[in-house]
Amino acid sequence: MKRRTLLATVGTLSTATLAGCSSGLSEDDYDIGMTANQFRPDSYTASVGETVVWGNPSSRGHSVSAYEEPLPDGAAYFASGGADSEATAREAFWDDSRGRLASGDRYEHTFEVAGEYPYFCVPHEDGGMVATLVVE
Ligand SMILES: [Cu+2]
Repeated sequence: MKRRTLLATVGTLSTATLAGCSSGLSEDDYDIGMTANQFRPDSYTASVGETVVWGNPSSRGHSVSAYEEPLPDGAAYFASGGADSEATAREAFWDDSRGRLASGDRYEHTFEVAGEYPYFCVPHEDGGMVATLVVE
């Protein structure tokens, strides 16, 4: 909890100062990272049955939220915070920050169905924070 408070306090400093040094996450801790306004990489390929891990080493809060259209046939909806639909994911984030990944947080999801999964970050979607995950 102390750490959380500290991060919230330093959150107003520039992202350049904080990038990669204050979140406690290193690149080995996740498959897909988040900068101030992008997923990196914004295109990622996984295998069926693979658990993909997102990590937020940036100083901003983000979300990982799937687009419902299109979602491969038979694929389960996924979103940080556990929402079961895109509408719920959007609503929950703005209502009570559910699904928000703070600096240093991770989210993982196991993909059982092959196909293409476009997803976005609720607060930064308008700024182009969208990406695609391909499962094959
Ligand atoms: Cu974001």
